[in-house]
Amino acid sequence: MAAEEKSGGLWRRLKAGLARTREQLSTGIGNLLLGAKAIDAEVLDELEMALLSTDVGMETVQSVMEELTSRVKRKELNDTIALHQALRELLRQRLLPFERPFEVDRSRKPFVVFVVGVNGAGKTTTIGKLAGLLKSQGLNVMLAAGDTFRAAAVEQLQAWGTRNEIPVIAQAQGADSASVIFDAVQAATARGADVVIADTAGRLQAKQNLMEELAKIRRVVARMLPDAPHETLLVMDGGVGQNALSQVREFDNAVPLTGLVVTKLDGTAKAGVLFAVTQASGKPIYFVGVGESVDDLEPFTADKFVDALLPALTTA
Ligand SMILES: Nc1nc2c(ncn2[C@@H]2O[C@H](COP(=O)(O)OP(=O)(O)O)[C@@H](O)[C@H]2O)c(=O)[nH]1
Ligand SMILES: [Mg+2]
Repeated sequence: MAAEEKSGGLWRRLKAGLARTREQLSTGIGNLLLGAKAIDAEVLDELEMALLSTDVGMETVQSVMEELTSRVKRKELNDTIALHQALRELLRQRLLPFERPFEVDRSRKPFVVFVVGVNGAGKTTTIGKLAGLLKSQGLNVMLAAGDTFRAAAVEQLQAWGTRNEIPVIAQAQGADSASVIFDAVQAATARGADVVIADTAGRLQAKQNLMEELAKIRRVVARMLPDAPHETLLVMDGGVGQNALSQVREFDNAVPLTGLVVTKLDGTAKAGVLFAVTQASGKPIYFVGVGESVDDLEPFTADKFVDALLPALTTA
């Protein structure tokens, strides 16, 4: 019952969060939503433009449009209601391979999660939310303040630690990030904690330094726990457009990424970027962020995402 209420609440948050993208789409595909009408070239053009305007990306849009057009030619789709339904299903299929639940392997103790991404992407906030979620599942969580580049970053993580009532391992600003995270893993081992989530810096003097630092953190932690990190999450701002593609590529080169978290979907009309980024990287999406509070982290599922983006038409 409580779990059901919780998931109902999450669904409402996702739906509200995706409002801007949904509006953007429905403005572009007005003809699809008006009811059963014949499908003509104009309808198909409008649809293509609407998808592109939400950053779905050329590759996905082309393959979806080709499929729809050939079904229209074969008379399998006869009106805009059927077209709408087919579009929903095609979009769902495109995302389905990239949904994967985030699961902590309790036999790996501590289970180590690295969180990486550019400055401002939402790393620290996502860590706060994720820590709250894992704690609610009965896990013993510790945080590592690995973004030692700015004092404010350490304080921000500590605030999340206080809010969630979980320990944060930190050193002074300017400390070596790898040593902070190493300390945290050691402390977690000593205390028998289940999970360590490590924050990292998003900006150093040069991109090269950042990537080298991440690789170093990985090496240092692996000295103690050879199979760590067990997950490396790239947090990215859903509003950055096609820039997201180069972010995945660069971070994946530095520390092989195991999954993505796309944040700030509540603030953008371009949540279609999830299609582009999964298509280009092959990485699963564990969560989407739809706000700044602890409950605004939604496990990603293709079904719910497409439902929120392009709700089924109700036959009234
Ligand atoms: N609206 C919204 N804001 C977010 C979300 N995630 C993070 N933020 C905000 O984005 C800003 C940067 O987040 P932060 O976690 O500090 O990014 P970091 O530099 O990657 O650690 C903060 O003001 C957060 O409150 C989200 O899902 N939705
Ligand atoms: Mg931060």
